[in-house]
Amino acid sequence: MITHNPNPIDEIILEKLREAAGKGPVLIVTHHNPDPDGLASGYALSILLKKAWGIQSRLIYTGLVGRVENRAMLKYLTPEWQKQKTIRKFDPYSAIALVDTQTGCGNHSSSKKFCPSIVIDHHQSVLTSMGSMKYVDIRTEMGATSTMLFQYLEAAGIEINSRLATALFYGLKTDTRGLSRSTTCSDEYAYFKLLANVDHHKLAQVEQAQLPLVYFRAFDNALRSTRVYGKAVITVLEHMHSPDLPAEIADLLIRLSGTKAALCMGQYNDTLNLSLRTTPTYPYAGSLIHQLLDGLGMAGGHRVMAGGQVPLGKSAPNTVEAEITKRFLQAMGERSPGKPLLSVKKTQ
Ligand SMILES: [Mn+2]
Repeated sequence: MITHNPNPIDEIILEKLREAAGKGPVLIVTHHNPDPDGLASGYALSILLKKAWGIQSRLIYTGLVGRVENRAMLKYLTPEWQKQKTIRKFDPYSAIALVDTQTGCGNHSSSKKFCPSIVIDHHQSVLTSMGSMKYVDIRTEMGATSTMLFQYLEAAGIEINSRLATALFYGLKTDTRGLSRSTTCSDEYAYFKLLANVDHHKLAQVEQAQLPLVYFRAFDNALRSTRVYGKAVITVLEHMHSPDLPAEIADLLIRLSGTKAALCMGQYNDTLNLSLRTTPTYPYAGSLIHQLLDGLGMAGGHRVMAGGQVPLGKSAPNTVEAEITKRFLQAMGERSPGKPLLSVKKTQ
């Protein structure tokens, strides 16, 4: 059991957050196509606001929760999140809070009226102006935003019930791959504290959620679309059934023996979604993804995992994909023509 808990949140910091939140209600938003860490930390922030200061909030996400485990999480652990196609009305809120994302990442609402005053995140900072920000807590060393929210709840003396503990635990577990990547002792402390209160039946409903047939077909197609260039592996998909697919594929392919970086990209609506996974020693995924998408789209990430989105608009997907592939192979120093991961090409 980890006993060392360097929690930097104190009464002064909590007071600053309360002031930034105002009278309420607070609009809480996470990234487009939210993941477990975003869903859990947003829900935890709403509990903090309500229980510490009686401030109401609304949790709204845009995009799609595609991964079945994440859909199960929404259903069983964080049903407070409401889906909206776009967020248009901002007037009713005393503040907008972003969790697990920042303005400028391009992966949430882009309306001009969208002026967040609170940001709690662990991704590399992309903030160019802190102008309208009343409260910013960005700590890139943290394994998950869920850990940061755990610290707020702990500092405010708020009891974490079983459902909230399960949500935060799952957010922390998925973002750190069970404490195996980008982890601090704060993440370890939160992990074990939360584990003691996890509802294992609910957690199993999420982690072992049933997968539709389309998932297996998409996986089959993805493996057949994968090429191996020495230590670099790349998968280029056409239209995908879910925007989360590249993350799942890249998670698997980085485990291919000898691989240092796995990049997967695919089209969802008018966007090219990308996921990059690297080994802990080389290269740094967060920097590499910025290099790959420079001038093309928006990106964010950490040491071993990163993601990005390119709006396709008028540009032909093939051209964009070819450019990103070229940059990726250059960055990895791979000049070979590559070979298919699987020897047999799919025949329709
Ligand atoms: Mn996260």
